[in-house]
Amino acid sequence: MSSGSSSVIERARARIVYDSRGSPTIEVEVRTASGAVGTAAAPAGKSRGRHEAVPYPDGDPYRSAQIFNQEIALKLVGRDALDQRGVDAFLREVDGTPNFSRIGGNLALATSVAIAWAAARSASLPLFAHLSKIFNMRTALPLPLGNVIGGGAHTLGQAPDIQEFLVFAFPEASLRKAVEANFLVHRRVSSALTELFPKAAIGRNDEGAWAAPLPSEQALSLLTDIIESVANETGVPLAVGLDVAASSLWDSSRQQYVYKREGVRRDPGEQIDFIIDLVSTYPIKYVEDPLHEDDFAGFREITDKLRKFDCLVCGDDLFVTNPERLEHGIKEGAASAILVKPNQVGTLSDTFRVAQLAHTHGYVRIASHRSGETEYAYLSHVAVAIGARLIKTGIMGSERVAKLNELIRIAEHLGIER
Ligand code: 2PG
Ligand code: MG
Repeated sequence: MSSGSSSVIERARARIVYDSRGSPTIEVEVRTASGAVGTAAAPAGKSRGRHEAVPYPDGDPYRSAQIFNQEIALKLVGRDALDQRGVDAFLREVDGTPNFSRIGGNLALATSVAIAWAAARSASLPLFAHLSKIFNMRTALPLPLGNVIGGGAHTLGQAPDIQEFLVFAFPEASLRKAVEANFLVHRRVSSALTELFPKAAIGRNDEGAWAAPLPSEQALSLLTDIIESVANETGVPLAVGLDVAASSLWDSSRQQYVYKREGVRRDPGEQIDFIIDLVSTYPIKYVEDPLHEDDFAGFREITDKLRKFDCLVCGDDLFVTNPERLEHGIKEGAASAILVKPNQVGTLSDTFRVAQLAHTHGYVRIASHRSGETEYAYLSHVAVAIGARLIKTGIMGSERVAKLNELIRIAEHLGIER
Protein backbone atom coordinates (compact mmCIF):
# COMPACT_ATOMS: atom_id res chain seq x y z
CA MET A 1 0.00 0.00 0.00
CA SER A 2 2.79 2.42 0.89
CA SER A 3 4.80 4.27 -1.75
CA GLY A 4 7.87 4.67 0.43
CA SER A 5 7.88 6.84 3.52
CA SER A 6 6.82 10.20 2.08
CA SER A 7 3.14 9.68 2.93
CA VAL A 8 3.79 8.77 6.56
CA ILE A 9 1.99 11.10 8.98
CA GLU A 10 4.39 13.30 10.93
CA ARG A 11 2.05 15.64 12.66
CA ALA A 12 -1.69 16.07 13.27
CA ARG A 13 -3.80 18.55 15.17
CA ALA A 14 -7.38 19.71 15.57
CA ARG A 15 -8.77 23.18 16.07
CA ILE A 16 -12.16 24.88 16.17
CA VAL A 17 -13.19 27.09 13.26
CA TYR A 18 -16.67 28.34 12.24
CA ASP A 19 -19.24 27.25 9.71
CA SER A 20 -21.62 29.25 7.51
CA ARG A 21 -24.03 29.68 10.43
CA GLY A 22 -21.23 30.99 12.65
CA SER A 23 -21.32 27.81 14.71
CA PRO A 24 -18.10 26.22 15.92
CA THR A 25 -16.94 23.21 13.92
CA ILE A 26 -13.95 20.92 13.99
CA GLU A 27 -10.99 21.29 11.62
CA VAL A 28 -8.19 18.73 11.40
CA GLU A 29 -4.76 19.29 9.88
CA VAL A 30 -2.37 16.50 8.98
CA ARG A 31 1.19 16.73 7.63
CA THR A 32 3.13 13.92 6.01
CA ALA A 33 6.89 13.35 5.81
CA SER A 34 6.93 14.80 2.28
CA GLY A 35 5.66 18.09 3.73
CA ALA A 36 2.21 17.63 2.15
CA VAL A 37 -0.58 19.06 4.28
CA GLY A 38 -4.22 17.97 4.32
CA THR A 39 -6.83 20.04 6.14
CA ALA A 40 -10.58 19.59 6.41
CA ALA A 41 -13.46 20.94 8.47
CA ALA A 42 -16.83 19.27 9.02
CA PRO A 43 -20.25 20.65 8.01
CA ALA A 44 -23.38 20.59 10.21
CA GLY A 45 -26.94 19.47 9.50
CA LYS A 46 -30.04 21.11 10.96
CA SER A 47 -32.72 18.69 9.76
CA ARG A 48 -30.72 15.68 10.88
CA GLY A 49 -31.81 12.06 10.57
CA ARG A 50 -32.32 10.17 13.82
CA HIS A 51 -29.95 7.42 12.69
CA GLU A 52 -27.00 9.63 11.72
CA ALA A 53 -23.61 9.43 13.42
CA VAL A 54 -23.53 11.69 16.47
CA PRO A 55 -21.74 14.90 15.34
CA TYR A 56 -20.04 15.68 18.69
CA PRO A 57 -19.94 14.13 22.16
CA ASP A 58 -22.61 15.98 24.17
CA GLY A 59 -22.96 18.33 21.19
CA ASP A 60 -19.59 19.91 22.03
CA PRO A 61 -17.05 20.42 19.20
CA TYR A 62 -14.46 21.65 21.73
CA ARG A 63 -14.63 18.25 23.43
CA SER A 64 -13.91 16.53 20.07
CA ALA A 65 -10.91 18.83 19.50
CA GLN A 66 -9.62 18.00 22.97
CA ILE A 67 -10.04 14.25 22.40
CA PHE A 68 -8.16 14.53 19.11
CA ASN A 69 -5.26 16.52 20.50
CA GLN A 70 -4.94 14.43 23.66
CA GLU A 71 -5.74 10.90 22.47
CA ILE A 72 -5.65 10.60 18.71
CA ALA A 73 -3.00 12.88 17.21
CA LEU A 74 0.01 10.99 18.57
CA LYS A 75 -1.43 7.63 17.56
CA LEU A 76 -1.77 8.84 13.98
CA VAL A 77 1.88 9.81 13.80
CA GLY A 78 3.84 7.08 12.00
CA ARG A 79 0.79 5.74 10.14
CA ASP A 80 0.76 5.84 6.35
CA ALA A 81 -1.78 8.35 5.04
CA LEU A 82 -2.21 6.15 1.98
CA ASP A 83 -3.77 3.49 4.17
CA GLN A 84 -7.16 5.22 4.29
CA ARG A 85 -9.10 2.09 5.25
CA GLY A 86 -6.63 1.32 8.05
CA VAL A 87 -6.85 4.85 9.44
CA ASP A 88 -10.64 4.86 9.24
CA ALA A 89 -10.80 1.49 11.02
CA PHE A 90 -8.51 2.93 13.69
CA LEU A 91 -10.91 5.87 14.19
CA ARG A 92 -13.80 3.43 14.69
CA GLU A 93 -11.72 1.45 17.14
CA VAL A 94 -10.69 4.50 19.18
CA ASP A 95 -14.33 5.57 19.29
CA GLY A 96 -15.64 2.16 20.27
CA THR A 97 -19.35 2.93 19.67
CA PRO A 98 -21.50 2.12 16.61
CA ASN A 99 -22.26 5.79 15.84
CA PHE A 100 -19.17 7.77 16.85
CA SER A 101 -20.90 9.03 19.96
CA ARG A 102 -17.66 9.09 21.97
CA ILE A 103 -15.35 11.08 19.67
CA GLY A 104 -17.95 12.60 17.28
CA GLY A 105 -18.75 11.71 13.67
CA ASN A 106 -17.67 15.19 12.59
CA LEU A 107 -14.22 14.63 14.11
CA ALA A 108 -14.02 11.28 12.32
CA LEU A 109 -14.91 12.90 9.01
CA ALA A 110 -12.54 15.87 9.33
CA THR A 111 -9.72 13.44 10.21
CA SER A 112 -10.56 11.01 7.43
CA VAL A 113 -10.67 13.77 4.78
CA ALA A 114 -7.56 15.59 6.06
CA ILE A 115 -5.62 12.33 5.79
CA ALA A 116 -6.93 11.66 2.28
CA TRP A 117 -5.92 15.17 1.19
CA ALA A 118 -2.44 14.77 2.66
CA ALA A 119 -2.04 11.39 0.92
CA ALA A 120 -3.29 12.79 -2.40
CA ARG A 121 -0.89 15.71 -2.17
CA SER A 122 1.99 13.40 -1.23
CA ALA A 123 1.22 11.44 -4.41
CA SER A 124 0.70 14.67 -6.44
CA LEU A 125 -2.84 13.62 -7.31
CA PRO A 126 -6.07 15.61 -7.14
CA LEU A 127 -8.23 14.33 -4.30
CA PHE A 128 -10.90 12.79 -6.55
CA ALA A 129 -8.28 10.79 -8.47
CA HIS A 130 -6.71 9.54 -5.25
CA LEU A 131 -10.12 8.53 -3.87
CA SER A 132 -11.25 6.79 -7.02
CA LYS A 133 -7.97 4.89 -7.08
CA ILE A 134 -8.03 3.68 -3.49
CA PHE A 135 -11.74 2.92 -3.41
CA ASN A 136 -11.83 1.65 -6.96
CA MET A 137 -14.93 3.42 -8.25
CA ARG A 138 -15.50 4.87 -11.70
CA THR A 139 -15.60 8.69 -11.72
CA ALA A 140 -18.43 10.79 -13.15
CA LEU A 141 -19.01 14.52 -13.33
CA PRO A 142 -22.22 15.38 -11.48
CA LEU A 143 -24.52 18.30 -12.30
CA PRO A 144 -25.76 20.69 -9.60
CA LEU A 145 -29.04 20.18 -7.76
CA GLY A 146 -29.67 23.70 -6.46
CA ASN A 147 -32.14 24.79 -3.82
CA VAL A 148 -33.95 27.91 -5.10
CA ILE A 149 -36.93 28.23 -2.74
CA GLY A 150 -36.53 27.18 0.87
CA GLY A 151 -38.81 26.33 3.74
CA GLY A 152 -38.97 23.83 6.59
CA ALA A 153 -36.20 23.71 9.19
CA HIS A 154 -33.85 25.92 7.15
CA THR A 155 -36.10 28.95 6.92
CA LEU A 156 -37.75 31.27 9.43
CA GLY A 157 -41.31 32.61 9.20
CA GLN A 158 -44.15 31.89 6.81
CA ALA A 159 -42.12 29.91 4.26
CA PRO A 160 -43.39 26.61 2.75
CA ASP A 161 -43.51 23.49 4.95
CA ILE A 162 -41.58 21.55 2.31
CA GLN A 163 -37.90 22.13 3.01
CA GLU A 164 -36.41 22.51 -0.46
CA PHE A 165 -37.60 23.35 -3.98
CA LEU A 166 -34.71 22.49 -6.23
CA VAL A 167 -33.74 22.82 -9.86
CA PHE A 168 -31.40 20.67 -11.94
CA ALA A 169 -30.43 20.07 -15.55
CA PHE A 170 -30.89 16.80 -17.41
CA PRO A 171 -27.63 14.85 -17.93
CA GLU A 172 -27.10 16.01 -21.52
CA ALA A 173 -26.27 19.55 -20.31
CA SER A 174 -22.66 20.61 -19.84
CA LEU A 175 -21.58 21.43 -16.29
CA ARG A 176 -21.05 25.12 -16.98
CA LYS A 177 -24.42 25.54 -18.70
CA ALA A 178 -26.14 23.63 -15.91
CA VAL A 179 -24.53 25.83 -13.24
CA GLU A 180 -25.43 29.03 -15.09
CA ALA A 181 -29.01 27.88 -15.71
CA ASN A 182 -29.46 27.20 -11.98
CA PHE A 183 -28.15 30.67 -11.13
CA LEU A 184 -30.47 32.23 -13.68
CA VAL A 185 -33.48 30.39 -12.20
CA HIS A 186 -32.47 31.65 -8.76
CA ARG A 187 -32.30 35.24 -10.06
CA ARG A 188 -35.64 34.97 -11.85
CA VAL A 189 -37.30 33.59 -8.72
CA SER A 190 -36.19 36.69 -6.82
CA SER A 191 -37.76 39.00 -9.43
CA ALA A 192 -40.97 36.96 -9.39
CA LEU A 193 -41.13 37.11 -5.59
CA THR A 194 -40.55 40.86 -5.50
CA GLU A 195 -43.43 41.30 -7.91
CA LEU A 196 -45.69 38.99 -5.90
CA PHE A 197 -44.84 40.58 -2.56
CA PRO A 198 -43.98 44.22 -3.34
CA LYS A 199 -44.26 45.25 0.30
CA ALA A 200 -42.46 42.32 1.94
CA ALA A 201 -38.75 41.86 2.52
CA ILE A 202 -37.61 38.72 0.70
CA GLY A 203 -34.64 36.98 2.29
CA ARG A 204 -32.33 34.05 1.69
CA ASN A 205 -32.17 31.03 3.94
CA ASP A 206 -29.25 28.96 5.27
CA GLU A 207 -28.46 27.55 1.81
CA GLY A 208 -29.03 30.72 -0.18
CA ALA A 209 -32.53 29.71 -1.34
CA TRP A 210 -35.26 32.37 -1.33
CA ALA A 211 -37.52 32.56 1.68
CA ALA A 212 -41.04 33.86 1.04
CA PRO A 213 -44.55 33.36 2.45
CA LEU A 214 -45.61 30.92 -0.25
CA PRO A 215 -47.71 27.80 0.10
CA SER A 216 -45.98 24.78 -1.46
CA GLU A 217 -48.17 24.57 -4.56
CA GLN A 218 -47.72 28.24 -5.36
CA ALA A 219 -43.95 27.81 -5.04
CA LEU A 220 -44.16 24.91 -7.48
CA SER A 221 -46.20 26.71 -10.09
CA LEU A 222 -43.93 29.76 -9.93
CA LEU A 223 -40.87 27.57 -10.32
CA THR A 224 -42.41 25.60 -13.17
CA ASP A 225 -43.01 28.78 -15.22
CA ILE A 226 -39.48 29.99 -14.54
CA ILE A 227 -37.69 26.77 -15.44
CA GLU A 228 -39.69 26.55 -18.65
CA SER A 229 -38.67 30.03 -19.73
CA VAL A 230 -35.02 29.55 -18.67
CA ALA A 231 -34.87 26.20 -20.48
CA ASN A 232 -36.24 27.83 -23.65
CA GLU A 233 -33.80 30.72 -23.49
CA THR A 234 -30.68 28.75 -22.64
CA GLY A 235 -31.40 25.43 -24.34
CA VAL A 236 -30.66 23.63 -21.06
CA PRO A 237 -33.46 21.15 -20.25
CA LEU A 238 -34.40 21.59 -16.57
CA ALA A 239 -36.48 19.76 -13.98
CA VAL A 240 -37.76 20.49 -10.49
CA GLY A 241 -36.74 18.57 -7.37
CA LEU A 242 -38.24 18.49 -3.87
CA ASP A 243 -36.74 17.69 -0.49
CA VAL A 244 -39.86 17.14 1.56
CA ALA A 245 -37.72 16.33 4.65
CA ALA A 246 -40.84 14.52 5.85
CA SER A 247 -39.32 13.43 9.18
CA SER A 248 -39.53 17.10 10.26
CA LEU A 249 -43.27 17.08 9.45
CA TRP A 250 -44.02 13.70 11.06
CA ASP A 251 -46.00 13.60 14.28
CA SER A 252 -45.49 10.05 15.49
CA SER A 253 -48.07 10.24 18.27
CA ARG A 254 -50.82 11.09 15.78
CA GLN A 255 -49.26 9.20 12.87
CA GLN A 256 -49.70 12.24 10.64
CA TYR A 257 -47.62 14.64 8.61
CA VAL A 258 -48.26 18.14 9.92
CA TYR A 259 -47.96 21.03 7.46
CA LYS A 260 -48.05 23.66 10.18
CA ARG A 261 -47.62 26.77 8.09
CA GLU A 262 -50.26 25.63 5.61
CA GLY A 263 -52.58 24.30 8.32
CA VAL A 264 -52.93 20.80 6.82
CA ARG A 265 -52.47 17.29 8.27
CA ARG A 266 -52.01 14.17 6.16
CA ASP A 267 -51.99 10.54 7.19
CA PRO A 268 -49.38 8.34 5.44
CA GLY A 269 -51.77 7.31 2.64
CA GLU A 270 -52.75 10.94 2.02
CA GLN A 271 -49.11 11.96 2.07
CA ILE A 272 -48.31 9.46 -0.68
CA ASP A 273 -51.31 10.65 -2.74
CA PHE A 274 -50.28 14.28 -2.22
CA ILE A 275 -46.73 13.66 -3.50
CA ILE A 276 -47.99 11.67 -6.49
CA ASP A 277 -50.41 14.44 -7.29
CA LEU A 278 -47.56 17.00 -7.22
CA VAL A 279 -45.34 14.85 -9.45
CA SER A 280 -48.12 14.33 -11.97
CA THR A 281 -48.95 18.05 -12.05
CA TYR A 282 -45.48 19.68 -12.11
CA PRO A 283 -42.21 18.76 -13.89
CA ILE A 284 -40.79 17.13 -10.75
CA LYS A 285 -38.15 14.48 -11.46
CA TYR A 286 -36.58 14.17 -8.00
CA VAL A 287 -38.24 13.68 -4.61
CA GLU A 288 -36.17 13.34 -1.45
CA ASP A 289 -37.56 12.01 1.82
CA PRO A 290 -41.25 12.14 0.86
CA LEU A 291 -41.98 10.00 3.94
CA HIS A 292 -40.48 9.80 7.41
CA GLU A 293 -37.18 8.08 8.09
CA ASP A 294 -38.49 4.71 9.30
CA ASP A 295 -41.19 4.09 6.70
CA PHE A 296 -39.36 1.66 4.39
CA ALA A 297 -42.64 0.08 3.24
CA GLY A 298 -44.09 3.48 2.34
CA PHE A 299 -40.90 4.29 0.42
CA ARG A 300 -41.33 1.09 -1.58
CA GLU A 301 -44.91 2.02 -2.43
CA ILE A 302 -44.07 5.55 -3.51
CA THR A 303 -40.99 4.38 -5.47
CA ASP A 304 -43.14 1.93 -7.40
CA LYS A 305 -45.85 4.49 -8.04
CA LEU A 306 -43.42 7.19 -9.22
CA ARG A 307 -41.53 4.91 -11.60
CA LYS A 308 -43.82 5.71 -14.53
CA PHE A 309 -43.07 9.41 -14.09
CA ASP A 310 -39.34 8.78 -14.36
CA CYS A 311 -38.94 10.51 -11.02
CA LEU A 312 -36.08 9.62 -8.67
CA VAL A 313 -37.02 8.84 -5.10
CA CYS A 314 -34.07 9.64 -2.86
CA GLY A 315 -33.41 8.53 0.70
CA ASP A 316 -31.61 11.02 2.94
CA ASP A 317 -32.85 10.64 6.54
CA LEU A 318 -34.02 7.17 5.45
CA PHE A 319 -30.52 5.85 4.67
CA VAL A 320 -28.28 8.38 6.51
CA THR A 321 -25.38 7.23 4.26
CA ASN A 322 -25.32 4.04 6.29
CA PRO A 323 -24.55 0.71 4.56
CA GLU A 324 -26.80 -1.33 6.87
CA ARG A 325 -29.76 0.96 6.31
CA LEU A 326 -29.17 0.94 2.56
CA GLU A 327 -29.01 -2.87 2.60
CA HIS A 328 -32.37 -2.90 4.33
CA GLY A 329 -33.73 -0.49 1.72
CA ILE A 330 -32.45 -2.67 -1.11
CA LYS A 331 -34.24 -5.70 0.33
CA GLU A 332 -37.45 -3.68 0.70
CA GLY A 333 -37.19 -2.03 -2.73
CA ALA A 334 -37.25 1.38 -1.03
CA ALA A 335 -36.13 4.42 -3.10
CA SER A 336 -34.15 4.59 -6.33
CA ALA A 337 -31.44 7.02 -5.21
CA ILE A 338 -29.38 7.70 -2.11
CA LEU A 339 -28.14 10.99 -0.75
CA VAL A 340 -24.48 10.66 0.21
CA LYS A 341 -23.55 12.98 3.08
CA PRO A 342 -20.18 11.89 4.43
CA ASN A 343 -20.67 13.31 7.94
CA GLN A 344 -23.83 11.24 8.41
CA VAL A 345 -21.65 8.14 8.61
CA GLY A 346 -18.29 9.54 9.73
CA THR A 347 -15.47 8.24 7.52
CA LEU A 348 -14.57 8.16 3.85
CA SER A 349 -14.26 4.36 3.93
CA ASP A 350 -17.88 4.05 5.10
CA THR A 351 -18.98 6.68 2.58
CA PHE A 352 -17.44 4.70 -0.27
CA ARG A 353 -18.78 1.41 1.08
CA VAL A 354 -22.32 2.75 0.90
CA ALA A 355 -21.69 4.31 -2.53
CA GLN A 356 -20.33 1.03 -3.89
CA LEU A 357 -23.33 -0.85 -2.53
CA ALA A 358 -25.65 1.70 -4.13
CA HIS A 359 -23.82 1.37 -7.44
CA THR A 360 -24.01 -2.45 -7.36
CA HIS A 361 -27.76 -2.33 -6.80
CA GLY A 362 -28.53 0.37 -9.34
CA TYR A 363 -29.22 3.21 -6.91
CA VAL A 364 -28.35 6.68 -8.23
CA ARG A 365 -25.79 8.46 -6.03
CA ILE A 366 -26.35 12.10 -5.13
CA ALA A 367 -23.60 13.79 -3.12
CA SER A 368 -24.79 16.37 -0.63
CA HIS A 369 -23.63 19.27 1.49
CA ARG A 370 -25.22 20.12 4.86
CA SER A 371 -27.19 23.27 5.60
CA GLY A 372 -24.29 24.49 7.76
CA GLU A 373 -21.23 24.40 5.47
CA THR A 374 -17.60 25.45 5.33
CA GLU A 375 -15.42 26.87 2.57
CA TYR A 376 -13.94 23.42 1.93
CA ALA A 377 -14.80 21.80 -1.38
CA TYR A 378 -13.84 18.18 -0.78
CA LEU A 379 -17.49 17.23 -1.32
CA SER A 380 -16.99 17.89 -5.05
CA HIS A 381 -14.10 15.41 -5.13
CA VAL A 382 -16.12 12.83 -3.23
CA ALA A 383 -19.03 13.38 -5.63
CA VAL A 384 -16.84 12.74 -8.68
CA ALA A 385 -15.15 9.72 -7.09
CA ILE A 386 -18.43 8.01 -6.15
CA GLY A 387 -19.79 8.52 -9.68
CA ALA A 388 -22.60 10.80 -8.46
CA ARG A 389 -25.21 11.95 -11.00
CA LEU A 390 -26.03 15.11 -9.05
CA ILE A 391 -24.45 17.19 -6.31
CA LYS A 392 -26.70 19.04 -3.88
CA THR A 393 -24.85 22.15 -2.75
CA GLY A 394 -27.51 24.76 -2.07
CA ILE A 395 -27.19 27.60 -4.50
CA MET A 396 -25.74 30.90 -3.29
CA GLY A 397 -23.15 31.95 -0.75
CA SER A 398 -19.45 31.36 -1.24
CA GLU A 399 -19.48 28.15 0.84
CA ARG A 400 -21.98 26.71 -1.71
CA VAL A 401 -20.50 28.19 -4.88
CA ALA A 402 -17.05 26.93 -3.77
CA LYS A 403 -18.23 23.38 -4.47
CA LEU A 404 -19.38 24.30 -7.98
CA ASN A 405 -16.18 26.19 -8.74
CA GLU A 406 -14.17 23.15 -7.64
CA LEU A 407 -16.24 20.96 -9.96
CA ILE A 408 -15.39 23.27 -12.84
CA ARG A 409 -11.67 22.82 -12.05
CA ILE A 410 -12.13 19.04 -11.82
CA ALA A 411 -13.95 19.00 -15.17
CA GLU A 412 -11.04 20.87 -16.73
CA HIS A 413 -8.65 18.35 -15.22
CA LEU A 414 -10.71 15.50 -16.63
CA GLY A 415 -10.79 17.25 -19.99
CA ILE A 416 -14.55 16.82 -20.28
CA GLU A 417 -15.84 20.35 -20.07
CA ARG A 418 -17.61 21.51 -23.23
C1 2PG B 1 -31.04 17.95 3.76
C2 2PG B 1 -29.92 18.84 4.23
C3 2PG B 1 -29.17 19.60 3.18
P1 2PG B 1 -29.43 19.43 6.71
O1 2PG B 1 -32.02 17.75 4.47
O2 2PG B 1 -30.93 17.34 2.70
O3 2PG B 1 -29.96 20.43 2.38
O4 2PG B 1 -30.25 19.60 5.33
O5 2PG B 1 -27.98 19.56 6.37
O6 2PG B 1 -29.96 20.53 7.58
O7 2PG B 1 -29.75 18.06 7.22
MG1 MG C 1 -32.72 16.04 2.94
